[in-house]
Amino acid sequence: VVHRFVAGRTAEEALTVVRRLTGGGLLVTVDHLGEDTTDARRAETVVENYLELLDLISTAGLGARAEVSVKLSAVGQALDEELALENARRICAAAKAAGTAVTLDMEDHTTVASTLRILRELREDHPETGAVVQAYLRDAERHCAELAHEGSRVRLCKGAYAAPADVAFTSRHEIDKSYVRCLKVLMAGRGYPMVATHDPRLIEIAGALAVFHDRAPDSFEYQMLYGIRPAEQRRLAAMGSRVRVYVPYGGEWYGYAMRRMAERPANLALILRSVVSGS
Ligand code: FMN
Repeated sequence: VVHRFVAGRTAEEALTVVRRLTGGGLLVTVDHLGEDTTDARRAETVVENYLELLDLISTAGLGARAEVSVKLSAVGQALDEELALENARRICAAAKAAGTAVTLDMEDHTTVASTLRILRELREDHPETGAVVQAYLRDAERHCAELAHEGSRVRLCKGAYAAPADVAFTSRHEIDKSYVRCLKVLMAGRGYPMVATHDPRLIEIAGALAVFHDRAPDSFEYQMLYGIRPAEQRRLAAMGSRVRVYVPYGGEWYGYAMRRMAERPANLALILRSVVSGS
């Protein structure tokens, strides 16, 4: 049942899912699961996994529909920021060669400043590199304003990591309000907003803001996680919106599964069952 949320262990298995989703009119961003590496060799293995994946995407001619999401913590950020930058650069170059791009996932709040520094460096050579803003951070609106420029791809999500009240909003209501303020900045701006949420009200508001700002359907996109609200993904795509599915794969699904469980008890039941049954 983990396979409801994770697209297999290998790049080949992930590609099968990518083909199915893109064949159905969806876009994808593929994430190799793994985080918090403090070991340069493990970081190297993660880079090699991405290069292999991008090679498959390129060979399949899917670069226009499949991008990749990268966690800097998995390519050495906690060990050495310079190493993480060099590793991310290699992935960005391979993505470009495959006709696609990278989005840098945003992780724990203590890594945000470092991730934004690395993003700036990467964008000098690869301006298509996507950023992520977590609406739960009190700085989120300011980050959106800084990132809402021409050519800038910005994913807006609520934020999935525990964070203290001095840096993050903690109530659901405050987070939702911040999300809407961020949406307004991004939709009014010149960049390319990527609206990552399953929340029906926020999806509705994003659509209304896009209309208000005269945005063409291809000037922003919705993003949802693989296996979560798949009917809604198809509904939005059928209405002419761009919809991208975040597709994780790989052996290290534990941290990812834990965050999904924290969000929705229904996911917890599913994942626990699969762990117990080993399926
Ligand atoms: N949370 C993060 O903290 N960092 C991310 O980079 C991140 N990327 C996401 C990408 C997609 C496509 C989606 C749908 C969610 C992402 N999340 C990320 C998780 C969200 O912050 C949030 O925990 C999750 O979407 C549940 O909230 P919802 O009610 O908005 O769907």
